[in-house]
Amino acid sequence: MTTPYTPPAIWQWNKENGGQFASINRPIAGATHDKELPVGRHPLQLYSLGTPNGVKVTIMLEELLALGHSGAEYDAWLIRINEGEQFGSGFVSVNPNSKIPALQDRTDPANPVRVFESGAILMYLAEKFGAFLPKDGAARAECLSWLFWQMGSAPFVGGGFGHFYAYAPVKIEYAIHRYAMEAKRQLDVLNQRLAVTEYVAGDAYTVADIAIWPWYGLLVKGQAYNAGEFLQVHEYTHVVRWAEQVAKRPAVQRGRKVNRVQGDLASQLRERHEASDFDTRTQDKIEAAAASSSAT
Ligand SMILES: N[C@@H](CCC(=O)N[C@@H](CS)C(=O)NCC(=O)O)C(=O)O
Repeated sequence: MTTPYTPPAIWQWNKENGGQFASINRPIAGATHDKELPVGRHPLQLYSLGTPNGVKVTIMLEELLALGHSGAEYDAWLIRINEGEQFGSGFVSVNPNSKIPALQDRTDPANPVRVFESGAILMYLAEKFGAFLPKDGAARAECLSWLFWQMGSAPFVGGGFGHFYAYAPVKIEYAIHRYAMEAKRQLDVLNQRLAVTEYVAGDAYTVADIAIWPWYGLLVKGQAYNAGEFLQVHEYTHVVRWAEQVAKRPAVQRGRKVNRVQGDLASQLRERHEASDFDTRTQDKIEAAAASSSAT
């Protein structure tokens, strides 16, 4: 247990909370500065970052393109949340909640459609293109149930377990126990499901897999919070099987690279405007080109 804290009668915003997110945590909504968002040439404009919530959308868009939906071509712009770019006026007008991902559909430029919340974006795109979401009946209900399960559950993994295990400036036994228990329970929910179905919503790969994989697929492969051993993730064998299967999809491999700002430079396509950017604009190539032009 940590030093006991007695909350005052009224909470005050009078000091930073500490930890790596201290500078972006604030108790008020709205823009902190004026900044218009850039707009590229495709109807779909994505403002995002390669976090699990951001990657859901880039995987979906790459999957739609792989299916032949050329209308899913998109510009992906980088929003650096650690630098407060989610609080710029342009971003706030697309997402009043100041969180990535945010999408603008400018198919009709006079009446752009804004969509925020990754689950809503997946549903919007699935309905727009008629893909990765069963059309009706029990199959649609099952798929949406798992999609919304992800939206409700992942904050316990990210904001709960991940935050207190990996990011909080103090290790609080109570908080780590509470959220480790919940993260493991959720992994067991998925494990029991994937013991009897190939994909999360049934026989077909859907938006449920696209939403769930960036969180639980990476967790079970030990790629989140360095917590593989702590949570004994190898025990969730059906989740591991599914995670590996989904990871092999070329669209998943491409989607993971978009708006990514960490890891191997060849895995970072910080902005994506064309399909060919995967071959020519990854960060290793951009930096090599810059180095060779400054040497000449
Ligand atoms: N429920 C939202 C969560 C989005 C979210 O938490 N985004 C994080 C990055 S993964 C963010 O933008 N954080 C910035 C901040 O909290 O200021 C969704 O799924 O779209």
